Amino acid sequence: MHITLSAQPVMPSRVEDLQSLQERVEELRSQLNHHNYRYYVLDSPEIADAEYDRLMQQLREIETDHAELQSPDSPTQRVGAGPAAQFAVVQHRVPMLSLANAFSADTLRAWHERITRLLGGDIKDFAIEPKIDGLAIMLRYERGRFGVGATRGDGSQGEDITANLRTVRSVPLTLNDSPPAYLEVRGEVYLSQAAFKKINDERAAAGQPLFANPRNCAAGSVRQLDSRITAKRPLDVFIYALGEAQGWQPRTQWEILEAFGEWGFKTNPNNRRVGSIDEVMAACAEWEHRRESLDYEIDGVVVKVNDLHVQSELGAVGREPRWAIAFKFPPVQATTLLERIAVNVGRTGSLNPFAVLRPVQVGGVTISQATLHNEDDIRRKDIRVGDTVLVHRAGEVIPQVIGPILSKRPPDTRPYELPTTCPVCGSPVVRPEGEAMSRCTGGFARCIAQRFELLKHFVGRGSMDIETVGEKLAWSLIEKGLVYDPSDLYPLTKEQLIALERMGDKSAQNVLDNIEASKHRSLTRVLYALGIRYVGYQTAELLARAFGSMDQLRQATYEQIVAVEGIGPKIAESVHAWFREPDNLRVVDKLVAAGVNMSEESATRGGPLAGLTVVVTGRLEHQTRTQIEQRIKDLGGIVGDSVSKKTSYLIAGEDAGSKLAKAQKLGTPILDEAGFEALLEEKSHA
Ligand code: 0OW
Repeated sequence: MHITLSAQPVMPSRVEDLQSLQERVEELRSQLNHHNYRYYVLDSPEIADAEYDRLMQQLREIETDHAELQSPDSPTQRVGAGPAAQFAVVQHRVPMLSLANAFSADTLRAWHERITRLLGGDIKDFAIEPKIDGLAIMLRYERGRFGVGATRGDGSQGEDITANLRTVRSVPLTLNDSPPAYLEVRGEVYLSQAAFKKINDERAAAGQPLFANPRNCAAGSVRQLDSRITAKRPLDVFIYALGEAQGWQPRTQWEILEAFGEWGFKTNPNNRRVGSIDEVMAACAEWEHRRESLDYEIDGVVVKVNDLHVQSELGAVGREPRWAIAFKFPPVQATTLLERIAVNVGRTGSLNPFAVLRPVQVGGVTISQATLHNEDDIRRKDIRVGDTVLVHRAGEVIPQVIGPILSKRPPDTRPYELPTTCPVCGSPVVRPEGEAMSRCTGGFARCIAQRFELLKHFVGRGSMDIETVGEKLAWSLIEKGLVYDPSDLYPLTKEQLIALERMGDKSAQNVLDNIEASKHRSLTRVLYALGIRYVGYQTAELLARAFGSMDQLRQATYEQIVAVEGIGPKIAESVHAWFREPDNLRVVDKLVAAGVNMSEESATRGGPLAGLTVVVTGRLEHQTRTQIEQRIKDLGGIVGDSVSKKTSYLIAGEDAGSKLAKAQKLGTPILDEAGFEALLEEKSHA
């Protein structure tokens, strides 16, 4: 099967006049802005990333060769420019208002009663907007082109951060449809939880101080003097208020939000319109619980009178509109005393320090423990026993210690030192070169903590899901020596269980039934339950689908394991080594003897591509890379990420690079998309 490489894009010849080049540039810009909008504002791309990059590259080349065609609102300018000396000041033609706060339902109800009194009649129409916890900004557009962006500042004037806001992908550089000739909108720049965690992890790895929360990180990122730094931070924006518009008289806040959406602004899909104060109260209570399901932090709900005429009747008191209020959730940060730092020994022997706190209310929940990550983190933040610490409870369940309040540090504190011997079994503690965690050297045989942690992992929900074996029962099974490794669960008798305290006949039978039922879990779960280092659930799933049974996997060579798409050298080494440890093989044999399921009868075993390793390269015309790779897996194939002797087929799209060359050298069969479809036809009717 031969492929025909598409002709390289034809660059305009010298004679081509500038006019058609200008048209080409405008065509590319409008395509790129459209695809940028699809990806970053609607989160639903129409083309593959490689196609987007190709268009961008073409535009960059033309702009580089023809400086006279360059423009600040070209999508090529989103990568940011060099550092500015300082921020210019921007005067807000219409002041940017702030918001009064309501910290309780009663205050919210009082707000409603006051405006009802002022208006002499009830209000039946509100806009409810989750209150994004970011940095308030404004964006100015003239004839549909982004011109100036600024911080809110003191409401009258802010800092000119146009260059930085240009790099925020969800800020449109040009607007769709026919927006007002002059338009100024307001919104919030923010960072998603995931983006914030990624930035802080990179800073921790680089030994830099961490940002306390996504808000500080977003504010710091969008107020960078060097917009190339801003461009590296995946900032996002929600637009939620009108500043000024020439020739446009909307009647309600809701109409404003809908028009923003049509013009290409990103508005919050969770905004709601409700018809009574009772529904407002219900929405506020709902968001207080749902906030943790959002991938960005909200610190409350903004309630707005929807009708703009009523808004102007109510007016503002100073900077605070009477017609809007922020219902604030209880704070997610608090300070308390760090009483001591305890150490938990993990199932791989890692020593995990955690903070034992004087109990404190955070976000409506009392907490007495918080995570401390690792020894380096404690040292970098210089957290000491006896400190008053700032604690942050965000989306994830385990609160974390942000850092000490140095002004409250008592005189006799000392920098924290991790114990040199395991607090559970007394074995020496070592810190392997280049690893973030210190480890107990006692191993499974000597350290009861490691046996306990592994058993907890084995019975956990994502593993064998033996829910009647909770922490207390797991601990007593280990402590009494009834269970050494998790496979000892299966021979347990009711008499042994009843002999344990707080174990009656009925609950003992429940435990046995649960253990019995766990024999039928998928191979993926069994693999994950074994607790092999670096083998999380996704990796376990890849291994189960690639090898189909425990037997196949335990006999697999390192090369066969590392050839599986998504399995890198570190994981392959850990898995291969694990199956060469006699103690581990004994556990597997005991599980087999107990009748635990050891094969993955998944639908795709034996599919038309079973046993074949397929590599994909280049830009595809009819589907994205992810789509074709998922199809290969669904048909029982293995997706390889590099061409080798074991590669059965290479699917080469346009602009295929080094993988195509290697396949040609190795003689690997090469298919284009049509060829791949023909292969599937052939295989499916074999
Ligand atoms: N943070 C927000 C938000 C919002 C205000 C703007 C003018 C009068 C009402 O999600 N959804 N809606 C408004 O409307 N303000 C918000 O945040 C404010 C802006 C300034 C201080 C708060 O962050």
